[in-house]
Amino acid sequence: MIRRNTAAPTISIVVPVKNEAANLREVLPQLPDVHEVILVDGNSVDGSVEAAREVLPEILVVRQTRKGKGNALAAGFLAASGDIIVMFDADGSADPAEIPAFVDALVAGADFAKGSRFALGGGSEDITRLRTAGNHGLNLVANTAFRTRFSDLCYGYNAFWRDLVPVLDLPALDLPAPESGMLWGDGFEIETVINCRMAAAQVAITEVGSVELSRIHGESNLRTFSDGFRVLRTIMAEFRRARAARRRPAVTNLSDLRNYLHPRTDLIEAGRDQSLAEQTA
Ligand SMILES: Nc1nc2c(ncn2[C@@H]2O[C@H](COP(=O)(O)OP(=O)(O)OP(=O)(O)O)[C@@H](O)[C@H]2O)c(=O)[nH]1
Ligand SMILES: [Mg+2]
Repeated sequence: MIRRNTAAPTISIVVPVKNEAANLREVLPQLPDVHEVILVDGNSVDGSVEAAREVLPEILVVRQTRKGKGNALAAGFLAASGDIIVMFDADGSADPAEIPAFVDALVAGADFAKGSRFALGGGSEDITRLRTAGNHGLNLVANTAFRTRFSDLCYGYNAFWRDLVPVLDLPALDLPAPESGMLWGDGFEIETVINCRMAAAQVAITEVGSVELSRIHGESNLRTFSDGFRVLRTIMAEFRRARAARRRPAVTNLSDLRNYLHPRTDLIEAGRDQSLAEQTA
């Protein structure tokens, strides 16, 4: 059992980024002073990484290994070295001022602090009534399957103790991308996958009221019906996975422990100043 540093936990903010240069310029300067901010780049072609380094020179940059937000988060989680990981979207939809509330919930005893637009203090600038109704239906399905009380299954602003990364069992970074499509967990299903796996592991979940802001720049990629069905498929797949896992004996994976003790700093790209120093050395 790992003893948690509840007295003064260090915080890693993991930011998946795909073409968010304009948003990063506004959002990154608002982040609190933490142990590290890790930007995981998904082959951005709009100068996102350069923009991030300009406004936050100490930012750490990780390149994801395949496609998708899920693969980006998996890489960021393994590179992180803080006690707590905060999942933070780059598009301006997550309010940096809420980070202390997530940390407080974890320090108070939660394993997983789950942001919710429908908990006390939560809200949304841009959710439609149809999406709200769909979200409630999906919560009901997930809560029945996992005996949980999620009020906002489809929301990606969360935080958790880093020792729980193995519980998520996300696809290994060095697996090849399949020729058709993506590995399960690499795509946008990641948010639901994380919620379901935390629930299946029966960790202590506390909801944190969170106000979803509108994306600052860029168009939304949301498609109400197909996204809804994807979440439903994800809940069902994760329910089957959890049921199968209950029939297998639990084993302690030594490589998980090793990674916890030695974060994958090799994934972090040399910073601008550092690579310049190496060139001139
Ligand atoms: N590294 C990486 N980041 C991604 C990828 N896809 C999305 N992201 C980032 O993940 C975060 C959430 O993605 P969004 O496109 O905002 O998804 P959303 O919030 O469901 O939809 P809208 O904000 O309404 O467009 C943003 O910071 C994106 O830049 C990807 O394939 N790789
Ligand atoms: Mg968004």
